[in-house]
Amino acid sequence: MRRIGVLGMPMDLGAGRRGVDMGPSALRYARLKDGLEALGFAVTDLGDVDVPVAESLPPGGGLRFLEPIREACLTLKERVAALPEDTFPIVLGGDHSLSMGSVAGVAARKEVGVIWVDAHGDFNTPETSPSGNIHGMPLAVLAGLGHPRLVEAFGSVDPSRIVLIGVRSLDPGERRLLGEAGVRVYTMHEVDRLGIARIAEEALDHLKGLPLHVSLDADVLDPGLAPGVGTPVPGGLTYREAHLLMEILAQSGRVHSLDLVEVNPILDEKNRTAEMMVGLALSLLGKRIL
Ligand code: Z70
Ligand code: MN
Ligand code: MN
Ligand code: MN
Repeated sequence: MRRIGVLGMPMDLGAGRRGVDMGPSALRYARLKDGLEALGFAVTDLGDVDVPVAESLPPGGGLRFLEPIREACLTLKERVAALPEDTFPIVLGGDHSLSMGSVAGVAARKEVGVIWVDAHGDFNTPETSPSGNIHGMPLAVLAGLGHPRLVEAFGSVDPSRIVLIGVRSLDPGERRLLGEAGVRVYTMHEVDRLGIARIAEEALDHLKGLPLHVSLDADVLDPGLAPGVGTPVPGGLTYREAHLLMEILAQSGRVHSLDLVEVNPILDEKNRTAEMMVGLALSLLGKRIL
């Protein structure tokens, strides 16, 4: 697979803090396309999916921005599902609720395993969410749990085919749901105990035989490396752990799609967080030292 299609999703409707809608620009500014071309890929930037700005929307009752998020994610799902089989989609976010669309889009093409790399579980439902922010819910929706309007549109992955890596902040309800659903979770405790290389190998083995989607939330990184995120949580992945994880996944040859999400340029320092994320994308797509 030597073709890549880049799609921007400038959405912050699912997040509690504003600014991740500028993430796609920041990632492009960090020269994602040039880096991928230097690896030998034919890269097509397909532009941005239309997402309404928060100020243009009525406040509305119920779950915050449920319908506009659903609508934008349905568009993303269709655009991803329509890509040719030989094209590797990279979706630029945007808050993590967009992954409902990207994962459902790739899952419509073929059955996939999902590696969700995040400080958070993103496994809340409207009942368990302390914030009401939909970016805390997308992984649960993909696994079939949550608001029916979202689950019927995006539920697409058996929870046994999901691996979470880098977790260090879970709400009580989502913690219970993750256990009940049978999602494989590697918290930072396991990262420290086992090492990221062993975790990467176990994840590949757990998802044996499946093409893989990687959903990379910038907040999995230590905030010292990646200050441009809405919810920094101390004790994240180091530069070396994050790159090694990407390199081992790359060597498997099984990764077929990627999300780069939750980059908040307003909170960032000189675009460092976007630059980190682009570097990780290049490692995931096969960039090597030697
Ligand atoms: C919390 C919630 C969250 C970021 C996901 C946090 C969710 N668990 N924050 N990604 N950046 O509100 O559900
Ligand atoms: Mn997330
Ligand atoms: Mn998030
Ligand atoms: Mn997160």
